Amino acid sequence: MSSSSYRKAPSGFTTDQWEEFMREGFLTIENALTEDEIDYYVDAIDRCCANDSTWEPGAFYGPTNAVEKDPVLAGLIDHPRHVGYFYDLYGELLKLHLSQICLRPTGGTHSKWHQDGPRTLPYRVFAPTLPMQVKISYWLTDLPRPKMGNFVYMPGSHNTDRFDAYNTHESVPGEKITCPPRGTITLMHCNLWHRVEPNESDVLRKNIFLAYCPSWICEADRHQSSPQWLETLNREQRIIMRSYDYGYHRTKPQASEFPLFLDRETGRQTDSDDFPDLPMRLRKRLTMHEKLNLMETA
Ligand SMILES: O=C(O)CCC(=O)C(=O)O
Ligand SMILES: [Fe+2]
Repeated sequence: MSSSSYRKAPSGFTTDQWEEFMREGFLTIENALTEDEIDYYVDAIDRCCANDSTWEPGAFYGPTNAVEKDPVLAGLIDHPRHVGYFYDLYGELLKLHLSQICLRPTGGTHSKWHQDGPRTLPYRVFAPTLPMQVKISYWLTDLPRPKMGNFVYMPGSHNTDRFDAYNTHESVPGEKITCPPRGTITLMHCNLWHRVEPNESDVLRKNIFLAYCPSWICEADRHQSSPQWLETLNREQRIIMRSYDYGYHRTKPQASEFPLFLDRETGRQTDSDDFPDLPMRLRKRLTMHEKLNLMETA
């Protein structure tokens, strides 16, 4: 494949967004979707419900590996609206950790305080600052007040593994009950402590979650994808699904999967001229946060 057919990485975090995300463990981007785009995703959810014999109107509905269920959802795997944030974090080894449709009806179940990721041996033991997975949510329903099945988090709590209200529904001083208007996008650091409000309204909360991680963290909602479905995807989407038949390919993907994207500034496939004779799969690439650290220490 000639380098002109590779895509440049779409834009990702601004410096302010990165600073806010790492301080709060959370980032909110309002008006990320137009009304037409909101309808487009709600229609995709409605199609998935109509095609699924297990869907029950009025019950919680949260099917995972949602990207396989509808081409509009597959389009989210590498959507330029958000994939750049995750490329900034996980660079050339970006993977889709999970995708999920989430419908929270009146009186449905709601989650207790938790962090995403392993509890017995938390990611923080090895990665005390950077997130080993990040979840994006597309909010497709207006949630103007609490008790609408809102997402709740404790700002800054991604920096601790101890949280006294763990596994309870308790309201905690300092918590933030999010009230996003439809069309909002949020990003959550996996170590952030969060819970979900009960839904005592007559509104069905609709949203889509996608989480991303490095390819060497195990995928959460599949091991392999359907080969027929993979053929319907573009190159970058296929790579980001990381559907491997050999486990170690997660750690050392094959040559054909490089570059995932070209550097967004330089348009190059490599960051440096070190080891020019080695194939790209054997050469280190820098993530955005590594580049920022290098700039700070220079
Ligand atoms: O439904 C929500 O708002 C959050 C659910 C949750 O805990 C998660 O997606 O990690
Ligand atoms: Fe969670």
